[in-house]
Amino acid sequence: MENYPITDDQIRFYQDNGYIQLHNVIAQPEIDELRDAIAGAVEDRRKYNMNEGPRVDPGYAKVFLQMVNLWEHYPAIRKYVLNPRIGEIARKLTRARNVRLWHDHALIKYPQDSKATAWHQDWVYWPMQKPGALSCWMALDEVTVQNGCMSFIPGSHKLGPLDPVDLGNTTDDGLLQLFPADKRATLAPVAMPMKAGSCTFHDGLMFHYAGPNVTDAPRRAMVTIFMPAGTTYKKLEHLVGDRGNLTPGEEFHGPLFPLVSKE
Ligand SMILES: O=C(O)CCC(=O)C(=O)O
Repeated sequence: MENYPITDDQIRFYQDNGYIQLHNVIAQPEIDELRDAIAGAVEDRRKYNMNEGPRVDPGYAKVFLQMVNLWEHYPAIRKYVLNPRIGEIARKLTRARNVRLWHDHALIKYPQDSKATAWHQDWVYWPMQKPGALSCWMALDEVTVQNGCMSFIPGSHKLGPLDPVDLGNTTDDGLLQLFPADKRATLAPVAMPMKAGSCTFHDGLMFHYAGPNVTDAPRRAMVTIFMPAGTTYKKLEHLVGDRGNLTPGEEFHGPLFPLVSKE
């Protein structure tokens, strides 16, 4: 796959606002491959009863079904995740020399009795000493406000980290309530509807949200999280487990955190 063109203006936009939306990043055959592989992963989970972590929390289960590190098990997902096309966008947006994979996850927001993904920042859940890592949220269905597209608050990545919230058990605006009232008034969310094959990238400190899915069909997204090479580990319990035997302060490295794009 050829590189997706990224302009200097887009890099500046990402740096200033903490997110960017990019259209038609992958084409229909790849969307279909990813959808099939994710359906296979859902089937495997059912077959082998692979319930993990917070997914057994009924509150969290209504937010989405989350399956992590699928790249290690499903060749079509591996091909997508390790393809430098997506990693290269992450490298350019962050102005990093190289980027590594932190982890992937498929996020399926099922219809009916669906809960919003409450406002939160990702970095506060990640075992990293410094911010800089970012997510690519790839839509595998057309996403709208009705089925739970992402929303961002432009520039909020510059506000710094707030306390993590319990995503399964918080009010939708739980995190925003932590802001002093005068600051809250200046927060202006923007929704990110888009077609399948388009995506957003967001900084780990970006405040983001996705509403409940009130349609009749699942909303499927494939998310890949990249970190600038040189990112160092801090001890923090995380859903993917304590991988790679790293000691605090050590650089993420090795086959569990592959380099996906290099200068
Ligand atoms: O897909 C969602 O509902 C939320 C995704 C999210 O929070 C993320 O990718 O960081």
